[in-house]
Amino acid sequence: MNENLKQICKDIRKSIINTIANAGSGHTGGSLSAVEILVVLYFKIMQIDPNSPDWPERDRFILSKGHASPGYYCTLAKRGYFSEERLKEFDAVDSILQGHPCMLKTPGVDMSTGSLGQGLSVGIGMCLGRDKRKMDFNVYVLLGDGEMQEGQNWEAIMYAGFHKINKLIAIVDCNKVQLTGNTEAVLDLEPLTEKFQVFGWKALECDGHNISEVVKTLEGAKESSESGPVAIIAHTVKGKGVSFMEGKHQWHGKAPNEEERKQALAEIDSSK
Ligand SMILES: Cc1ncc(C[n+]2csc(CCOP(=O)(O)OP(=O)(O)O)c2C)c(N)n1
Repeated sequence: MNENLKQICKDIRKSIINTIANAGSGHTGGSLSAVEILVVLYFKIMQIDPNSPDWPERDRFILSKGHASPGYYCTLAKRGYFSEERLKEFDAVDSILQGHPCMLKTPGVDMSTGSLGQGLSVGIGMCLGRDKRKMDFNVYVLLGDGEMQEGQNWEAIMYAGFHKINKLIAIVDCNKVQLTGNTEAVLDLEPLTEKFQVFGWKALECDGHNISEVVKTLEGAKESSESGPVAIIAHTVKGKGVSFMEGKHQWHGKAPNEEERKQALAEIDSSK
């Protein structure tokens, strides 16, 4: 099973490179860092039905770091929400695949995002609405570590911890690099795990590129979230899989040219 997920991750990384290169725009670094998290959620953990994207009982997912839409769209396409051919429309005027996720246009997108800092609050709202309706699904929110500097997150973390919002799982794609540089230099977040804990959350850490660790941590989080909110700090590498992009803030929102595209695809292909 994990070998299969590994191959899916490789395919999605190549798809991200091609999608962004084709459009000439898109957020490369933060899409590549989130691949294993997205794949484990969509291919293993979440209760979903790509043939019925609006199924009321489905688990919900919010890409709070909405700029990583190429990673999200390539995962949704691979999972069967729409054809992979449509990835060629990424970021085009009136396309179903806008630069930032739009719930009104894209099958499988549960919440429109892009303005950082808002996804966790929306996730809490989904949980409150779910409980009022006596429904029973999980809500997953994927955030960036740079995004954790947004104040609204901390209101949401305080609220969810105090009110013991259950079946809410926040995953921080902790790639340590944001738009203009290293997160620790721009505005340090550490100790992030302990911060979640003192706000009343259970907080776990994992290697966000090790598929079996991501699976195990998400399964554990799902169980623990029956009694309150859970955060996962997933340690990742921005630009993961492409040597000249890894750890470089310059690749936060840059599209590869033809030569860079070819080199990136070759590296991903030959990776173990
Ligand atoms: C409210 C808001 N301010 C600024 C931006 C512009 N912006 C887009 S991505 C980004 C950096 C985010 O860093 P991080 O969360 O670490 O993203 P990742 O490294 O995972 O791509 C910024 C400042 C935005 N989208 N929303």
